[in-house]
Amino acid sequence: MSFMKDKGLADLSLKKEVNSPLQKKMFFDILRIRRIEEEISRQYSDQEMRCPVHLSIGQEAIGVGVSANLKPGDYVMSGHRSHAHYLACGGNLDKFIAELYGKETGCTNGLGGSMHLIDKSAGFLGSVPIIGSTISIATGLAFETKRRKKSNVTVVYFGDSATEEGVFYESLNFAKSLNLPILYVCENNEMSVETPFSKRRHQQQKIVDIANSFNIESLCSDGQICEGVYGNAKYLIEGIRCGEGPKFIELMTTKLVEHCGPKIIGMESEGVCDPLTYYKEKLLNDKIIIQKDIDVYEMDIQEEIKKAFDKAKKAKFPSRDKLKANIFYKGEK
Ligand SMILES: Cc1ncc(C[n+]2csc(CCOP(=O)(O)OP(=O)(O)O)c2C)c(N)n1
Repeated sequence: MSFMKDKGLADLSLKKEVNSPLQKKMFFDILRIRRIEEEISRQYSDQEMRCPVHLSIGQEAIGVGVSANLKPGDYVMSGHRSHAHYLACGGNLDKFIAELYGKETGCTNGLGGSMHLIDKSAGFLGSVPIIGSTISIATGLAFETKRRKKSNVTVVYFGDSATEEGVFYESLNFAKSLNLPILYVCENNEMSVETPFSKRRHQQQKIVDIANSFNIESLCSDGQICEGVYGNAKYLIEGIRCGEGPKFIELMTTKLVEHCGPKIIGMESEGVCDPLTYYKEKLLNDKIIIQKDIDVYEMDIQEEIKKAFDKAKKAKFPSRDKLKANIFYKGEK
């Protein structure tokens, strides 16, 4: 089931080419991210991962569909719920798991944990849990790429609550005024911790209309259907690459996990669309994949995940000197 029919959302995917190698890649990317996060969920209670985790389960189609449009040299930034974004844009699995374990081999050298992932080699310039903070940092990145006349596109992901921060409005204004090459991606799961969207905004207000009011081309679309996300993001990102300036997309989604922590809630209510189940059934029906492909891939992923966890557990914690290296306060003399 799709949000699209119910809410009249944009679907440009039908107008854009989606071929079977790309479909397979996107499906396997969603499956891989799901299995990685399920393993985090399983091992979390051992209390060796000491950072809070905000799992992306249920929202994976967004990072995967958007990332399928990115090129080397593009930049990605995110917030507290960033695992899927990091992995989808090519973040290194070993470094990611090691980061959750606080080890020096982690992508942020074990100093950041789940909510501070950085991997320059993947163009993932960072996640920060202060709501809305990376919207302005990513806007600054886009400003810098434009100033240096580079062709990179910057993508920044944030949740619906971030659109309630002043920095969101300032950033959109700045990006539009200077025609910056940035895609703002709002993952609207209609919750801010325990407060539903309906209690935070007037019923008539839509996030996509805020971006439209800055004269930024904006779409609202279903975030659970990967090909739809891909097609809509493709349309917007191509426009950005052609010099059309900032674009905005609001993706309606559902997280199938508690706000923070390892608990997977699953599809409790009727009508909830799991992007993994939906895509698997679609590709099996359309004969793009067969069950045997999935079984083989599942085995490969399990092996890859096991190796990453084993390596992370055996790795060293950062030394005391490294822990102190980047702090400004040096203590009383
Ligand atoms: C500036 C700021 N205010 C409050 C918080 C506490 N906080 C952490 S997550 C969160 C809600 C996040 O909701 P949303 O951005 O919609 O993302 P979701 O968790 O639903 O993916 C809040 C308010 C924070 N991290 N930063």
